[in-house]
Amino acid sequence: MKIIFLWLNSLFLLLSFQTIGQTPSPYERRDVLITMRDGVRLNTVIYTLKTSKEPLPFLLTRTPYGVSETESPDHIPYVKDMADDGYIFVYQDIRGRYKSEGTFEMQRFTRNKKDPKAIDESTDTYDTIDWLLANIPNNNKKVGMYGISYAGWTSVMGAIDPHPALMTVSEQASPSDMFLGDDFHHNGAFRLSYGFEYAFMEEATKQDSLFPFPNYDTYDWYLKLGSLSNVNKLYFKDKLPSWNDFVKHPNYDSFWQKQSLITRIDRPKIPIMNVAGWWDQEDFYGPLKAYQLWEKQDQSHKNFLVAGPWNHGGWGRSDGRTLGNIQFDTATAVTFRKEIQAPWFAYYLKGKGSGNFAEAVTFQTGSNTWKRYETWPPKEAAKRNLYFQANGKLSFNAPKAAFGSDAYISDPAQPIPYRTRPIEATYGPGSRWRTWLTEDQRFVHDRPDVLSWETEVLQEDITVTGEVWAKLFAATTGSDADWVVKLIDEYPAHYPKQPAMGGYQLMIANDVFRGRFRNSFEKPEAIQPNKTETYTIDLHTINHVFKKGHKLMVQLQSTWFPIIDRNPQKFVPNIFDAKETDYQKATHTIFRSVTSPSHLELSVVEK
Ligand code: PG9
Repeated sequence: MKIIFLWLNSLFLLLSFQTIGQTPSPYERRDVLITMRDGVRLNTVIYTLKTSKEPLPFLLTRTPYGVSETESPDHIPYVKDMADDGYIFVYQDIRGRYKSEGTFEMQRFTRNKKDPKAIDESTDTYDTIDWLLANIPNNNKKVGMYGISYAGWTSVMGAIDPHPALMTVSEQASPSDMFLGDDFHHNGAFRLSYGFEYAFMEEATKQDSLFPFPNYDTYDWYLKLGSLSNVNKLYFKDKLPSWNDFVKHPNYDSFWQKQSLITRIDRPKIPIMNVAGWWDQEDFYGPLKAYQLWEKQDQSHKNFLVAGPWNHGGWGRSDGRTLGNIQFDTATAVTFRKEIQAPWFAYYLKGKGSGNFAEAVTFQTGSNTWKRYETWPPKEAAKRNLYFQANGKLSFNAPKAAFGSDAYISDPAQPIPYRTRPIEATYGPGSRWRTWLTEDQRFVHDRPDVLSWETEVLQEDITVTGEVWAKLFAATTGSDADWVVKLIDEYPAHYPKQPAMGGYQLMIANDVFRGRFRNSFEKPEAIQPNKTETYTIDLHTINHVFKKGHKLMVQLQSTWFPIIDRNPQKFVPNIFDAKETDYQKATHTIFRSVTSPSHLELSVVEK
């Protein structure tokens, strides 16, 4: 098939920050090519104030999504508060993307530090800062870096080996580990639609391009694609490095480990603000993990966390009053930009304000209030197990029966859609990708291949602040299986505050786990058919009040398509090479007995 490129104006469509009217701007723009140590020139857009009495600091962002169409910063809500205060804004195309020279490498590895000529994203940041300090007049010799997602990750790279003038960074939704929890895999399960579409978007050409799906509903397209080996055979022809890496590295080998922040982050050398969205559909694991990694070595108190009720980058794009159908009562993103982000940079780059930042500021959903914590997760929460029981019940009491289980047949030929169909191309026209994590889970609740358990109606609020884990005792007739676990807030059937939300099933925590990795992500092992195995699944941290009158629900299923590729359910060494005939139906059994009490472990804060 011939690949046709659909050109996007720029992937600011992806992180499209709406702009504010076209009032005359106090900023003026320059476009320059900045030469790196190896001679490669990077395209850079610089906005300086036309008149400024005092020397100003820089705010730098480095992205693969194209900077040429960047508006004046005072026209972009994401940075407007800072623009009004006065900074020098710098936007740069990273190597090999858009108007920058050189070769793009997806999340380029750290250079060989013994080679003085070697480059990586840290050296490109360093060289850019050197140039800015020397060439942009009226600067105060201080630089801050910030950015969302890929630009969050480049901020992390800046912070790892910081230029002496780099005073602080705010990484926002940076991926941390592409095998364990971010864009390309979760717990070893491959994020098919994201991996396929993103590899094409970034690597088919220098500018973002959408894969030309012939179907609006890509569910059908991915199902007909069949075995993953058809991707290179029919479409990519071995030309896209990231796709080839997915195929070559089906396990958590040194490729993923070298790319991961787990091996790259050490002590925080400058103040860092990590920012996460509770319903981030791309990189939720990333900022929480980065915060946790830095925190382990944060003797000098430089590492901070902010989390709010947002999707990927939602704090920059919207006012944050709602997400999909969910309401948060106040403009949470405006609060972040005005009361957290702007004061942060003003303090570290201009010496303004008290610098009294809380260790963790997280928005508590359900109660819809901002909370400040001295640690994250907070220590005051106690672990409580929520057990699966007979007749679809959930309770905080352990099961008493010697036997008890629920079973379902999972069929890779009829995978469960991860969101309501049509499943538009991820970044395609009309896509509802950005809010899928808030969709009402009733659309799958009654399927025979979805199990659900729920509590009685809550007589009082239950506050869960901190980690959520699932512990499953499960068996399968196959030799591999995926486990998708969802913790749900089920709204009351009658909900006068927002009548259309009556009975809504809102996911509060979720993840998928690929069974072959239950003992090690490095060395997958076949599951012995019909043997009960334990699966411990990280559902990450949350801060949510399940309100009186609501119910807690857990749903469990084994397909989530096409965001997760289909597990053949027959162990094969590399699923990217699986044959059509390897995909088989299997019966999965979840146990809920005294000896095999499947449950969720919640961090509950008593009143
Ligand atoms: N989630 C996107 C991404 C970041 C880093 C690597 C690959 C993908 C993004 O929004 O930039």
